[in-house]
Amino acid sequence: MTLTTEADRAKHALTTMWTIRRFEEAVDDMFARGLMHGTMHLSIGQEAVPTGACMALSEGDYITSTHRGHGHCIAKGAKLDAMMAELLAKETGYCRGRGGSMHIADVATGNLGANGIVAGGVPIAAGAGLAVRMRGGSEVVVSFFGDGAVNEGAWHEGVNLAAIWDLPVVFVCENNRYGMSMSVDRAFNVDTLAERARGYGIPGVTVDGNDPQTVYDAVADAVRRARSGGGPSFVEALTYRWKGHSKSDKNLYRTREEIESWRERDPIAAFEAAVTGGGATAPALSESDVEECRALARDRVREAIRTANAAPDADAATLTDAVYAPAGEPIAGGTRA
Ligand SMILES: Cc1ncc(C[n+]2csc(CCOP(=O)(O)OP(=O)(O)O)c2C)c(N)n1
Repeated sequence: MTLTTEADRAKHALTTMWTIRRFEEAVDDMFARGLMHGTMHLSIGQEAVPTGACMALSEGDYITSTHRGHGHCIAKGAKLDAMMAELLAKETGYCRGRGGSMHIADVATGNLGANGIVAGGVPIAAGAGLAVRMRGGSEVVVSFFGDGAVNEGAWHEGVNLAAIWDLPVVFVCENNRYGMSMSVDRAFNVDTLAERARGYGIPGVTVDGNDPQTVYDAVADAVRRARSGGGPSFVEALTYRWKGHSKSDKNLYRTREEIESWRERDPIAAFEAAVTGGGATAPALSESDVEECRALARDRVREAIRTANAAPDADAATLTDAVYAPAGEPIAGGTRA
């Protein structure tokens, strides 16, 4: 399947990437204006990875996400108003406004959850893959994680279990070159992170993570392999986050020039050029099609903000309702009867 020459696919990919971008620009702005609290991690600049990867999945397939998970959620089909409501601490949010950005899960679309624990989604993906195998199902699990996760113990345990049991899992590393302020050059003694896969006896490839077509091709191959019983694979997608790690990042560990050089490789601008005839193949979309995709993304995000703002605030009096604590134990805000 080519995303750049098939009009419907091209529109889907472009609208998804713009929706992720507009959603994150909107929440970045609301955070700066004091309308959102806590923290959040933005994936602006990385939109091609979740977009290309999720287009390689079928209905019923699963993903596990990360602390930088808005793009994964959106690409897997989450409801924007429930995501926005969660970030605005509204009752209509995915976790009734109690979890925020790092706790969004949407089981209805196969999204097994964002995760505040680096590499925390990797063993969950292996577990979901095992469940699929035990049920005799044909679903595949994509596990998203960053480069920093690849040095976590949980990552090695999860990948090893998936490998020895031939589980239907595709491990997708969003290598954006930094785990907080730690660069991959300082944290790894291998040229590509895909080399790590070989240590577990599974295939690993490194691809351009700023091109949704390239990500799609690599993940689609891995999905085919997993679905047909061939076991897990590892896809390293090279990309970059334009914004700081989270809200307190002063970007002291990287140069302005480096950030600028990656902004010039904007995955959305490059895809727009490709689909309107920048490449050798026939253009899939006209300029007005592109404009339509942009407008659709903008309108969806505006509508999500409107709907979420109109929803009731999460009620502090019910804050501990879904918290389990043995009877009589002291809990925050009082004693459970
Ligand atoms: C187990 C664990 N260790 C440390 C942290 C603190 N922490 C949060 S995000 C992060 C960096 C993760 O980097 P990476 O996996 O490359 O993802 P990215 O932030 O670049 O998307 C760290 C160290 C954590 N949340 N969990």
